[in-house]
Amino acid sequence: RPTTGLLYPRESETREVRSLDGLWRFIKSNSSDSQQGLLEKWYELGLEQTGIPTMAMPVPASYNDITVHAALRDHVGIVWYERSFFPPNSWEREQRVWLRFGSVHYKTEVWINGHSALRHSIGHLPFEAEISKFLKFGAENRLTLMCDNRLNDTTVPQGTVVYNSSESNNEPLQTYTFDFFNYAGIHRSVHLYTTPLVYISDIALHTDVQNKRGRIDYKLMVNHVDQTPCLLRVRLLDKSGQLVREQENTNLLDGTLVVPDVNPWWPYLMHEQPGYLYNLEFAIHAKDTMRLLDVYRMPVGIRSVEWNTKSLFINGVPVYLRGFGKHEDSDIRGKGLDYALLARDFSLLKWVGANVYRTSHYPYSEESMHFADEQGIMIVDECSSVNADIFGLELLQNHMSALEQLVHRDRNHASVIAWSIANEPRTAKNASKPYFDKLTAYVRTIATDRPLTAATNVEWDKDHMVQFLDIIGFNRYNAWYHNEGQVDIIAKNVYNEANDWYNRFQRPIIMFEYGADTMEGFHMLPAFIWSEDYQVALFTQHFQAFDKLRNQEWFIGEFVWNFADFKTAQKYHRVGGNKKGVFTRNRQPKEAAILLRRRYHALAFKL
Ligand code: GCB
Repeated sequence: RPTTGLLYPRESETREVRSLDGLWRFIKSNSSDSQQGLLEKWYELGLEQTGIPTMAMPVPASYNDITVHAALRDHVGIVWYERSFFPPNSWEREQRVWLRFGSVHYKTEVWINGHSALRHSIGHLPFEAEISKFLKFGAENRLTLMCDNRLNDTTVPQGTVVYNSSESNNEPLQTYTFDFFNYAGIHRSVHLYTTPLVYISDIALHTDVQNKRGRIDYKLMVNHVDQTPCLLRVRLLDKSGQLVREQENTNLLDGTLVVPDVNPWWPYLMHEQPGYLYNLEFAIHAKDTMRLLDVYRMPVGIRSVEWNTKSLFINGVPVYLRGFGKHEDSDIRGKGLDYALLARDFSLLKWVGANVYRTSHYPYSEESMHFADEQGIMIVDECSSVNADIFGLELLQNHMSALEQLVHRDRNHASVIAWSIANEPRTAKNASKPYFDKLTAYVRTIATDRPLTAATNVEWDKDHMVQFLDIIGFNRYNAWYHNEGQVDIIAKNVYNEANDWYNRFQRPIIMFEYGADTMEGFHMLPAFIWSEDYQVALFTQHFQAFDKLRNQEWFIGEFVWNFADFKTAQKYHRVGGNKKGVFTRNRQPKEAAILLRRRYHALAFKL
């Protein structure tokens, strides 16, 4: 089901934006009686009237690690959030008021003053609704949100809720096979914003660069209720605010801007000015009076992405990807948006000389996508399908929806160079073949201007998915999950496996994951697993394979697993979480970071 209206909320002379971030009232439902809040209609009652003590919960943040209570960290089921807000009287006339969530994990329903206003499933994606009709202007209003973190066979990703059989404990337990903590709550910012009655509801851009000529094709959706004759004025400004191009268009729907002598968007270290962004302005005027009805401005990088059976090209130049798999994860906040962390991560990415990361294993915040555009960091944009196992029709529909919402949200970002449709689905199973056939056929109807990829860990002669992809990515833990301790087998295995994939499928090949868990500060010579020395030795062997592979043009990239340590479910082989980070969870370097930095810079400058 296609969604609309995923434009990022931006202020302009016709639009106001107000943040609802801060401390909200919060109640954790009793896990074994999740329905209590719904049955007692807490959204009408107000959380303070329930007789259950509320706590102050920060938004945005995962709720799990805010307190010292295991019951909240490991909660399975529903939680309730609530706050009040005050829409000014000036918003009552000639306006629409919208409520927008950057993401809530996993399933949610929202009420305004007791009226159901909004429902959404699948975390990591924005959703919104016009709420004007529920509001009391110039008065206090109540916003209530119910969030359910349970995963099952049809959610993306899948999980299973099991019940402990012992009588003393009938608490449900969420199990899942993916390797990161199932954090939940209001993970990203909440905004109230206004648009005029006639407003731009959606924009799709496609850019291209050929022989120094840039081109922006735009498609607009205008909510044009009363059919007032309108005129669209499009202006393109450069970074210093100089007008580059201007166009008047009576067709409100689409058009093209040609930019001679364009300053293209380039990846980091491919140009002295990476991440160049223009400012694109769409303004709608009433045709008779020329009164301004709505204006929306957005940054735009102008670049081309092309691919063939061997290479990926940005602005006609083949790129070699020096990257990471990452996570949105930090101490206390969990998956909650944090600008300080974001700024630090981009600083480290540049310090280490990376030019790309994969949003493993779900869409990252819109704010991070803006950072990536600005800094010239390329993004392999992954949807939230990880370890898919039971390939049913309902899962397929939800997976399609997850991809539709992702493409819709991120298609205007210059940084996005590929869509990753899944991580490590169980594609040795026969049922995965028709599933991925249908899934990729669908994605190709909505996303034509970037290649499709995915990360597989199945062997090349058993996999049923990669035949449907444009770029093949494999994850392999040589000398870790296979042959642990034996670093000397790595170079040969990696080289052979990449060749096997290419020889069988004739597509560009990426190694999307390799790595070793590493305790910061733990040293052992000769190198022994879990030591910093072992991570260095394991990387060194991979680099030998990559250097040999780079003589073939079809080997187009190497991604370390992982950028930083991150939290997982409790497992005996996880010490406080997964420690395969090159940086600690607190974003300080391990020894391998220094080695990687030397390599990524040498690759960038072809030393
Ligand atoms: C993988 C997964 C990733 C895990 C990693 C590991 O193959 O894609 O999510 O974290 O292995 O360290 O086990």
